[in-house]
Amino acid sequence: MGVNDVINVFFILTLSLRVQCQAVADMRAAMLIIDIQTCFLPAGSLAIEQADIIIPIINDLRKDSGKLFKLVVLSQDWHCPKHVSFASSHPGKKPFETAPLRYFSNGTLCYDNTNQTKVPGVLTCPAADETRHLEQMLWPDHCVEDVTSGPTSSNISKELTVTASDVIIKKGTHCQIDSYSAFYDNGRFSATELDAILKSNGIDTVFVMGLALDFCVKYTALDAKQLGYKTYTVVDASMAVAKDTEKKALGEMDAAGVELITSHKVWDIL
Ligand code: VGL
Ligand code: ZN
Repeated sequence: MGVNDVINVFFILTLSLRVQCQAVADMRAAMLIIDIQTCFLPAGSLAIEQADIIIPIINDLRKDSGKLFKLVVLSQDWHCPKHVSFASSHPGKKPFETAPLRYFSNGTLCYDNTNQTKVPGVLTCPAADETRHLEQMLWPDHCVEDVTSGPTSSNISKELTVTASDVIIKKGTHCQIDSYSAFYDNGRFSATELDAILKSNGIDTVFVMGLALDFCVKYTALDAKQLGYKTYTVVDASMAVAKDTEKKALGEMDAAGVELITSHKVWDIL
C-alpha cells in the first residue's frame, strides 16, 4: 500500500465519518408513544383487544432506529378517581354512552338542567348561553392517577422499553375535562408541556404510535400536524378501540396531511 492509498483510505474514512455526523446533526425527529398503560392492555379496565401485540413493534423501532430519534416521549392518561370521562361519574349512564357537557370559557364544567350529567360540586350554567358544549364519550373507570396495580392502573406497561432520558407527558389530569390529544384537552382550554418540549429540542418531525389509534393517537397526530410538525402515524405500532372508528380515524388523519406508514418505513424516512 503506497502513500496515496493511505491518503485515500484516510480520506474515505473521514468522509464517511462526516456523513454520519451530518445525519446525527440533522436529526430532528421525535417518537411520540401514546398511552401504553395497564388500563388499556388486555387485563385493563378499558382493554383494547390485542393491544399488547404492538409493544414489541414499538420496542423494535426503538432498538433499530432509536439512535436516530432525538427525543422519545411517552404519554400517560392520568385521571382523578371521579374523572368526568368515567360513566361512573354520571348516575344512570353506562360506559360507551355519551353525555353532553358544557363548559365556561375558562374550562370549568357547568351543570345544565337539561342533561343528566350532574357532577358533585359543579356550578349551574348561566341562563344565557356563554358556554361551550362537548359531547363526551363515557368510559369505564381507567388510568386512575397513582393507581399502580389492578385493572384501572395508570402504570406504563413493564413490557415497554423505557429509558431514563424519555420524556413523560401526563394528560387528562384535570378532573372536569377529558384529553385525548397529548397536546391539548378536548376543549382546547389548556395545553400540556409537549409542544414547548418538542420546540425547545428543535424537533420538526414526529412519529406517533400507541393506544388508541382512533382516539388519543388520532388527536395527537392531528394536533401535531396543525402545530406545524411533519407528522407520521405508525399504523402497525398502534391499535384501535373499534373497527368503524379506526377507518374513520385513518381517513381523517390522511385528509389532514398526516402520513400513514408502517414501522418498516420509519428507517427509510429518518
Ligand atoms: C383513550 C379513551 C379514554 C386513549 C384515553 O388513550 O385513546 N381513550 N381515554
Ligand atoms: Zn382516558
